[in-house]
Amino acid sequence: MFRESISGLVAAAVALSIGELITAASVSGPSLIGAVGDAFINLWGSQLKDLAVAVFGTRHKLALSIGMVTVALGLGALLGGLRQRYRHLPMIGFLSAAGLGLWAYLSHPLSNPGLGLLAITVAVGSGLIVMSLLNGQPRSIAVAGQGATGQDSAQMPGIGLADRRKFLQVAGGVLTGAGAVALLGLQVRSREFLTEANRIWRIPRAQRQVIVPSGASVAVDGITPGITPYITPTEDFFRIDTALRIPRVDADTWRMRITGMVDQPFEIDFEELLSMDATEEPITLQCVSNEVGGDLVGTAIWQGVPLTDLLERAGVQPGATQIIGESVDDFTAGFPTELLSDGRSALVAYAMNGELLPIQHGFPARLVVSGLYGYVSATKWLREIRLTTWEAEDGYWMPRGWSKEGPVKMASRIDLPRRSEQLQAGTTVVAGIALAPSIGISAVEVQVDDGPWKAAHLGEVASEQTWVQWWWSWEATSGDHLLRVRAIDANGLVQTAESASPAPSGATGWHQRRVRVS
Ligand SMILES: Nc1nc2c(c(=O)[nH]1)N[C@H]1C(S)=C(S)[C@@H](COP(=O)(O)O)O[C@H]1N2
Ligand SMILES: [Mo]
Repeated sequence: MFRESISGLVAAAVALSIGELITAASVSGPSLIGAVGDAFINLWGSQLKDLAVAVFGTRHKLALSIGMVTVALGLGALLGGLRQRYRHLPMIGFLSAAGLGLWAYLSHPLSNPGLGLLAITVAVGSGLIVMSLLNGQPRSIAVAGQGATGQDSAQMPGIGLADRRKFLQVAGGVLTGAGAVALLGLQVRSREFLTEANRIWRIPRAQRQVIVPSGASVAVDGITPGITPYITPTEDFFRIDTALRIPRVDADTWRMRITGMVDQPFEIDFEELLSMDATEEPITLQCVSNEVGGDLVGTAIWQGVPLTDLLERAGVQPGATQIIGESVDDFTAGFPTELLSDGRSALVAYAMNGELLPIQHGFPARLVVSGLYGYVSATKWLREIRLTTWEAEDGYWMPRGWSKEGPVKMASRIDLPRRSEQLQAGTTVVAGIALAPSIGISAVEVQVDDGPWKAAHLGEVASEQTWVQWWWSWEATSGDHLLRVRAIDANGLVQTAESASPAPSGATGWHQRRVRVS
């Protein structure tokens, strides 16, 4: 029983690692485990309590991958362990897993069917052979199709692993080999293809360039108090999407279509997109799943082609009330067409902070629309822009319980003092960010305990489409205190105190921080 369980586990490890290695041959395609994970996310992701937000952050993905591998290995052990009682169970189990893997792989929008079939066949075949060899029954596979007649084979010596120690050595060796193959697969998969793209494609000079005013990053008494920078460095920019593995799009063959309710549908490639008149816009992008005080928000200088330029060329028909962005991995996000006439920025962006988009942020092109949460607007790995009616189509997150419209709600956040920072009585800098994208912030106020609201200093902004930095100088007295912040937008509206969770349309409420001053 013990021996059979170990054999099952090792066999599952062999099958998984080989499947991962073979599928890694396709640069843009998913791995087998990745495809199963993506299928899982698309089917049930939104129903899991912990994931029931429009986020699949990096941590969730790691957890899901580890979970899937653990379950697969556990199932292998279980199937192996039951082998003596149900002779054909391991075979049936492995073939079912193969069926599931193949289905998930083939239903993935970026799959390479031939490669998937090959990977599954070799993976499951190797797994079954390994299990059979470890169990000392080289013939059990050969006769598996002929029913449970092979009672005698249970006594066969196989490859002579009768003694337990020898068995464990061999099983451990095979397991280590599988681990090495898995690592090799990861290595092959992570091969850099963007360096290539960066060498070939030059970012054109934008007609309009962003000037970040020197007063955008607040400095108190000559020291920048280490708070969130006004422009978020690209490597610190949050990443949220449903893709377990980042889609890798080949810019050489990439095409984007403008379709639906337009007079002249057309398609452009990357070269043509880069040749169009470009603009640069500083825009703060926020995820609807950002909690009050959360960090799923960032500001970048985006460069690309104004969406209106592309739409003008296509000729939008009068009845078209919704713009849907669709990605190469079938994600969709839609927003009202009329928003484009209120002066906000909406770009098909190909660069971020002066460099081509990193693959995790949507290479080669993505949408960025000021004032809208990412889940209704910011489609990465863009493949199609479709004009339709508001009623005709819902984006990816609507059937999963999120609201159809996603304007960003006014928000403010305390970054300083940091959580659980040791404070001394005396002058203390309280600082953070506030945003009301497309509208602008006119004031930020800070409250200590239940005292009066005090006006904070505001940094400058490069545009009303970004957050603003604020700071306030506090004469801290020793004891426990509660700091609160609230913002007021350019229309005089005060940020609501009413607390709401992110689902279904974004969190509200004042951010507060408890501090202890000694
Ligand atoms: N293709 C694709 N684009 C997507 C998503 C996605 O799941 N798939 N998620 C959206 C969401 S919910 C957000 S908040 C933003 C995040 O963009 P970022 O990862 O560049 O920060 O991307 C949007 N674009
Ligand atoms: Mo999001």
